[in-house]
Amino acid sequence: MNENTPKITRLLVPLVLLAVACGDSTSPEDSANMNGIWFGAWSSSISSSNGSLIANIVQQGSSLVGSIDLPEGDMYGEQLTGIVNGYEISFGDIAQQITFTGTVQGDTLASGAYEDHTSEDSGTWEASKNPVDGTLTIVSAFDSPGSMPSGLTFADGSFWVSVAGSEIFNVDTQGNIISSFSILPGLHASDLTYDRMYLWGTAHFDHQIHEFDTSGNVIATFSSPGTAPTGLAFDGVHLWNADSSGRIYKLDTSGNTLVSFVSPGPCPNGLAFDGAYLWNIDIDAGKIYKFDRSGKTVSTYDSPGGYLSCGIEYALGYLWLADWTEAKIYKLRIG
Ligand SMILES: [Ca+2]
Repeated sequence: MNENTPKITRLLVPLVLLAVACGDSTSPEDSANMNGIWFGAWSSSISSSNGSLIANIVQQGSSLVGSIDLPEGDMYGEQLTGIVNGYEISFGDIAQQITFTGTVQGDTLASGAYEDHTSEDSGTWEASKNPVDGTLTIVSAFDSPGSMPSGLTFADGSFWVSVAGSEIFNVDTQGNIISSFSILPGLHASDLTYDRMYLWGTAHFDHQIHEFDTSGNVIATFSSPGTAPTGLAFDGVHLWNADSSGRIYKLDTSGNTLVSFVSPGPCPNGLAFDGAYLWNIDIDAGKIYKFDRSGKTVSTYDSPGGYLSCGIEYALGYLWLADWTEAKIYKLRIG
């Protein structure tokens, strides 16, 4: 699966779509229900390539039929067939070269491995039915180390919280202060992220993004791609920056924009990355959006902290939310 894969036009596609529209959709007891449109992402274990997938699946007993798009592989409307055995699934043979195997959880999440026999590529994939309204439940909360917390990130077992206009605090998962430093004049870190070595913060009013060490020494600075940088997240390779003008940017760590797309909501703020998906809190909509790295929204949640919650982070299996108005950090269970 790579950009050089030839596009294959399939005469069978109209027949498959007809089957999708007219199929008798049933799933046996004690089996996953795969019926629906699935959005997800794949990532090669062989190379650095990755991309998105969209599959329209109809389940008939233990059989699966449908179609799949793999845009980064230049494959659209490819026929898929497969089987469900309990909660184990397999389907292929996409363009006669790619097979997927995996496990379904709760009828809405699926993940597993793929093999591309033609390019000898293999890797992992994850998908969920879209769109679904999810729920976020407050498990616990601790006081912010200062008033008006705006940014949040998790680094090596503890949190960093940016507090508007003054300082950045390092706190443990109970909220106890470990250390702090004053931020640069004008930094006003709207959100923070951590690249496994250094912290990054958005200078909202200066339209800049700063990289700094955990003592506050600035390592690098570059201009933000938009005029109102807010959210920041790091996916292991790239930075992601939300701009409250309504766009999400994928950046390299030198500040070059690689990709950008319209944000899920009108006023995106804090960003987080959970290992597969991005999370963005929108302070106009009062919503939290989970979306893939092509910009496809997977789930939508009401923000339990209210409209002015800003910082967001995924850590330890939970979503964490810095609530500006309440000066609280909430621990949220994703349901
Ligand atoms: Ca963040």
